[in-house]
Amino acid sequence: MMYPTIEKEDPSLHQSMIAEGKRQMEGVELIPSENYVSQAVLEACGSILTNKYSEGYPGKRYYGGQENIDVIENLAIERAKKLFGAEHVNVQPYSGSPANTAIYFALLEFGDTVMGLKLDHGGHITHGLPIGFSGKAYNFVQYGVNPETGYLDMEEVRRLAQEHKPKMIVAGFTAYPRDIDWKAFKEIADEVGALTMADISHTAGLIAGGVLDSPVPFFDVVMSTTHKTLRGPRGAMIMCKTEHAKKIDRAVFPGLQGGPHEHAIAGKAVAFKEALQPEFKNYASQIKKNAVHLAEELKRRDFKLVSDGTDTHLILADLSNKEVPGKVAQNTLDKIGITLNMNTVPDDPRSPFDPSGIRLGTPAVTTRGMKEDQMVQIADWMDRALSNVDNETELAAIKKEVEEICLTFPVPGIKL
Ligand code: DSN
Repeated sequence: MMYPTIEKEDPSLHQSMIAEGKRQMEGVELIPSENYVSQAVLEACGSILTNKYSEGYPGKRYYGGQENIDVIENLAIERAKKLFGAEHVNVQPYSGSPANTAIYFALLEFGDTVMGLKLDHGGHITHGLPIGFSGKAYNFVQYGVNPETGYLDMEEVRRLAQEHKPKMIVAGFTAYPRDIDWKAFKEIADEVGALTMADISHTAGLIAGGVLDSPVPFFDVVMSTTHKTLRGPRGAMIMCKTEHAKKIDRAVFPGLQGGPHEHAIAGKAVAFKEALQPEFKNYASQIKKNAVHLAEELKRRDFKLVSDGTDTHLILADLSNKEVPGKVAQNTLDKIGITLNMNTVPDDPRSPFDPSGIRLGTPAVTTRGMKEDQMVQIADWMDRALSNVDNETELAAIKKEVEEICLTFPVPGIKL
């Protein structure tokens, strides 16, 4: 049994932890921002490193006893630099939202004009959502995708940039299935003298694995969370050109954060080492192959996909033609053990609490070793379930099939 000490000391917590392990084992995880970390990452995150305070940076801390922590944080930094070819890396951000906030705090003044993608077109809440911190503290001008094609409209980006002369342009998204033309963003930014900021949280693993192009060589600053396709612990990092390094480091600490979470930083070091291995390239490439195959299989079953497919790990489906709203789809698929999330589609007429679409992706299933054949099976289960949303008998029968197949694909770190 897992976690024997928790079982003894805190049985009610233990019960829920084991139930969650069982859910993760028996179901198909399609949330595109989730993944299963390795046993080694789990060990680092659950280690005694959680005991230590280490405000500051390696070689310049405000507490004693840093001789081991400095080595660990430097390992994470050096491995991240090697993985992405970055000039400077800060591995302390607690997660993506604080990391993006630190970047704005470092390089902008409150009220400055910034450009980011609209939330319902695939942007993130920290890319200028009017009710969020970024939208309130800065003057965000929001660009969109072409409603006909679902692809980014780079001519609109250029037109808005020339009209509003932003100090920074943010690219990199949370619900955009297509490859991003980083060079086109850089060209537009140069035309108007803007800084370039990329949020590669979703695609960092695909970039590290050589499947997608990287913005790191020519963008001013690049942020990534570490727990999505990169398959590390929950957390984030900021990569930047040397000229911005001091400002970025000061904005993270002491500007925004206190003591870094060194157990998470150790987990990041382990994950970066794993991503530097040749096998990681195969993993990244299989994530994309699986997503492309799943997209094709869904289309064969009359699912309408935003942009008609994917170049990445992520698929966005508009279910309007199936007359099953996103929330009903999410809840129905939960019943058969397939987890994904309801999502707005570009210019969605419905509310974000009950949107038209669903968002799904292949990083987690690929970690379990699933390949193209299983993508056919998943598309079939989804189609059957969404054609039988009120048929509890059929849903229970599908759930049984899902469980049987899932149990033949191990999840790292889970032994029940
Ligand atoms: N919550 C993340 C996602 O699911 O994409 C973004 O922060």
